[in-house]
Amino acid sequence: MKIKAGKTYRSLILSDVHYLLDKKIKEHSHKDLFALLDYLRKKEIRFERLILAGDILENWYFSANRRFRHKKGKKRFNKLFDRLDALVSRRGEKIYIIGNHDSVNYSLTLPARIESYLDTRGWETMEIYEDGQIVVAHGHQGQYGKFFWFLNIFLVKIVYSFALFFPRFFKTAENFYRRHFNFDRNETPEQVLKYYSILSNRVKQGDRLLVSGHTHQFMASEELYVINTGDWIESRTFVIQEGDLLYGLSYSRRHGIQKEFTIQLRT
Ligand SMILES: [Mn+2]
Repeated sequence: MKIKAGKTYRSLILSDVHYLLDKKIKEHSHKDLFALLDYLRKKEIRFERLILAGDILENWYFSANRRFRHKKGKKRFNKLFDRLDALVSRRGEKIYIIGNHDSVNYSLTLPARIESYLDTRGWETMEIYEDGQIVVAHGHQGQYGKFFWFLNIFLVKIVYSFALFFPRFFKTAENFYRRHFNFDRNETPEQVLKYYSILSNRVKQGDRLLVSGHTHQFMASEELYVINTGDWIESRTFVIQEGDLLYGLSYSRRHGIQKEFTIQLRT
């Protein structure tokens, strides 16, 4: 897909940045994300609505709130949100969907300072965004009971703290987790079907397109009528809507923007 300079598109949707993660401990692609956002800005491409589909911040491994309070922390937030804000057209919508890693609260609230930071910048925070054609949710819905929610946060905080001293420990722990307790990734077609059926029910998809993130597995299915926006850890992917077409795109500094799939809205 050739993105046209100077054009205003309907939507930009992306998720799972896990911003503030330390590269020494966990590899990520935040530099590529910045490069993409800078590229779009330079080409004067704008969006009527920008939807962040959850896990934009990392707030489980460490406290995003504590980082925000430091002077440098606010600067880091600006580094991301200045770039995002620049892409929204005048009177455009800015939607911040709260994912599990954005919040340590089971009721999915953001730390007060971060909430008010986003509010000042005109971002609306919510758990589910919907209109007559699409439903966007992060996608962890239906995966965690209260007990596992808190146990998970508790464990990953310990792992991450330990990894501050022994960075390689993080990867070992993560691999162990994936082998034995993996419930946030889909490996088989049956798992994909089950995962999106549960999610579809939870968010009352109906005959609308369901857009989510969370699994970090970039994909689209005509049959299930779903899109997963992938992540900015490994896949470097995002979705652009133009009229009734949604394009799944990937980005790398080497190859630029590449089209991976197209889904047409059933109106
Ligand atoms: Mn998630």
